[in-house]
Amino acid sequence: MGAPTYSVDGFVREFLHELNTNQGVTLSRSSVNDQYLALASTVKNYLMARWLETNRKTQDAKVKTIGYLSAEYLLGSQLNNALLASDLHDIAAEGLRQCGLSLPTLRAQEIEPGLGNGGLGRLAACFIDSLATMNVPCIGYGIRYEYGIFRQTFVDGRQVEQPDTWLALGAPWEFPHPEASVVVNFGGTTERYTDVDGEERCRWNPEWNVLAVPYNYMVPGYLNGRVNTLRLWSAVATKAFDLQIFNAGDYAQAVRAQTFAENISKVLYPEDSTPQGKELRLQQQYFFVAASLRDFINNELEEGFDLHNLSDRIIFQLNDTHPVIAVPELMRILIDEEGFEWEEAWEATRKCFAYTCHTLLPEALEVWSTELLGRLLPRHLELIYQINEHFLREVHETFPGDEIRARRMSLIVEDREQGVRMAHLAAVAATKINGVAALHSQLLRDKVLKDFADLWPDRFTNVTNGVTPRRFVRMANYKFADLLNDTLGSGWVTDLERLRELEPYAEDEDFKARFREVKAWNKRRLTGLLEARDGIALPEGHMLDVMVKRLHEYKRQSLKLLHIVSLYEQVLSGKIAAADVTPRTVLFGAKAAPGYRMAKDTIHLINKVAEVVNNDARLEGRLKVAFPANYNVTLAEKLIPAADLSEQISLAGMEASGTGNMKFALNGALTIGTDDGANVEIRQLVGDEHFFLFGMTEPEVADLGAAGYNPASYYESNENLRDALNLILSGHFSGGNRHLFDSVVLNLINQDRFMALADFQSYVDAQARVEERYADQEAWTRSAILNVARTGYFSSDRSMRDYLQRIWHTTPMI
Ligand code: GPU
Repeated sequence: MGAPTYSVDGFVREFLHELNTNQGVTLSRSSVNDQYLALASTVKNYLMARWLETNRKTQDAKVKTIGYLSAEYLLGSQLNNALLASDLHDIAAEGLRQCGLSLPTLRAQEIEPGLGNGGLGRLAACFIDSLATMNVPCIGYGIRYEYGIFRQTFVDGRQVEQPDTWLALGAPWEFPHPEASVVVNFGGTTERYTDVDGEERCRWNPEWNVLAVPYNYMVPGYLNGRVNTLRLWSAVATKAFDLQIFNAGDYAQAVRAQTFAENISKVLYPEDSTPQGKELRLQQQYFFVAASLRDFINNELEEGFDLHNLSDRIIFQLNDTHPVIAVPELMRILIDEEGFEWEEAWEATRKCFAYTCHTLLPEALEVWSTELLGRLLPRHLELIYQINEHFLREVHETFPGDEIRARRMSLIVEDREQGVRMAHLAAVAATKINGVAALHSQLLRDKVLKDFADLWPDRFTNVTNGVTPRRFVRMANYKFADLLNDTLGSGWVTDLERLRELEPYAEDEDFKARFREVKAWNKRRLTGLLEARDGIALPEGHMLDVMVKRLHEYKRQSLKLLHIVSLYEQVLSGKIAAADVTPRTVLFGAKAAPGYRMAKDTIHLINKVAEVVNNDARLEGRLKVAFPANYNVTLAEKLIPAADLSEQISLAGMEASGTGNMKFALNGALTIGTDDGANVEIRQLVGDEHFFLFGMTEPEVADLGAAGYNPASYYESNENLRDALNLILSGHFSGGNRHLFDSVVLNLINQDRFMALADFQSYVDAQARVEERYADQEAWTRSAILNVARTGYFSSDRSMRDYLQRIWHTTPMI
């Protein structure tokens, strides 16, 4: 069959053909899953010629490719994106209708690939979307986890994790290539020897290995004919592995060995920003990185390519420190396998890597024990020690006699046990180091990596994060997209700064009415979804106040909760009349790392508060709390367009950037937020009048910390705050059990590392300003429109342009 034609008839023919030949069923006997899988195949067929053509052209052009190395890709649903990118949506909807089927029903059959935890993984997905759309050659490299981020359920208000079996009903978007598998080695010893030319060399004699099998995914650009590749690796046992044991006659042991190998890509570690130092995680990191380097060198370069010039053809972007082991791996390839001298190997290697840091939290910076590293990757540990020697020599030359500085900067930390600081390794190797928002990059230079910025100021730069307007506006909020198209034309989808042209419409009564109608429609859509999905009833006419992100103390879900409890307590105690409460539904979405006790206790508390508040008639239905389980990309796409208020309330200096904040603003929610991460830039762009700022600034936080922070003093001096905390301590939300939430409440009163109590009053005051604005719907709508008009900067297309100019030094293909 040739390329399928762009007509309803052509589509129907193709679809029925896929149903018959791929699923082996006729339409009348097909299940919804059959139909979904056939639809996916059909869409792939439409994209296929462009994918093959993209690969051919890119290889022929011999241009520089971006190798995005990321342990996480939080892709979200594939079907809708592929329909959009291929301009097939309307044809498919009509074709399916003619077959007696409905596109929304088939769409609901898809389980999103949740191969990431949160912001970092979602950012990677936005970036590869933008690169494809901008016609930039990019291969995304990562891991095909058999189980992605766990499915969250609530049992009696407590989080219970279920395995994410996203592959169970078929994986129509992937193309496995077992014939292109790569061997990845582990363990063993290193050995010095003299080669035929009399050179002293080193070799690694590994003890075991696994096969990395590539699974390719299409990454289609938006209506531009480009389809890039996402290559995710899956681990299987090598023949040698089990044969050896099998020959020894132990069949059971051989099968166990296979399981051991396949464990490597079995499951995504669910800790967000708090690495656990587990051996399997280091195996995962080396596994995908070693396979990716091998793959690029062997398959993307022509025979005989001179690896001295490798950086002409690839720049590997390190998505946080997770893939940093790629640095010694490339050194090993160049020195041990290609016979490079140290200096030439280092020069070639360094030019091939750039490093993005995504955090400021010290506990989020990965440190691998040298015991573990040396056991798993003995040659790499030697190379790291050598890199460190060369590096510390440079430090001593630049800062003679500054022994303390050299200790601070060393790649090796001598703690209870010796470890390798992966962020330092990344900083030493990378041509460029970037933070993910202006404030974050400044704090990286001034604090976290200050010594490195002193040594190499030019290596540091900023690229503020962004989000893809295709998924998060065009797809998620298509009613709004229609309004934008009617008003501005459709160019904004790939040129988001054009949203500026909306500014005059903030004064246009007709436009404002249509804008409000879109918001109302999105709320109705969400109401229907939550009813069906969770049995949650969203009341009509409420302000929808949304806080969705991973559950983490620094993000301060507990501060939002204190605001709710305080409002409720004030009604109970008669300090305010229920009639004076602005009708509001607070919606939470958050997963907690399974081992993070405080986060899980906070989820439990939110659910218990919701139960009581939602059923207390004294509130006259004016305050509701909703917490749908299992917040993911699919839910975000329904939730964000419906929101009125976006909660971005981390302690200043803690959230590197945030990207949810951008999605909400672009969908016409107003932000209540601290001066943190990208909030700073959002506020500067939209203007103070259209942003509800509260809380301490980062320097104020630092000063308070230095002066000695005493949360109990806020508890004692702020009556509303005390009454709210006391209401929890009284057992009001726990059936009289006074101690159920001690962990959360006593921690706030006594420790409160993230200073929620210090910012409480300021937060409450800002919420009063929110209510005032909301009471004036004309003014609110005006602010919301201006938020959209002024946040086009936060397109991930702009982020990619910044990377291209400041870091990658390459341009799109023409
Ligand atoms: N982030 Br480190 C994660 O999602 N996971 C991590 O392990 C680390 C950082 C987030 C930051 O918390 C968030 O502020 C940022 O917007 C996002 O990465 C993308 O840069």
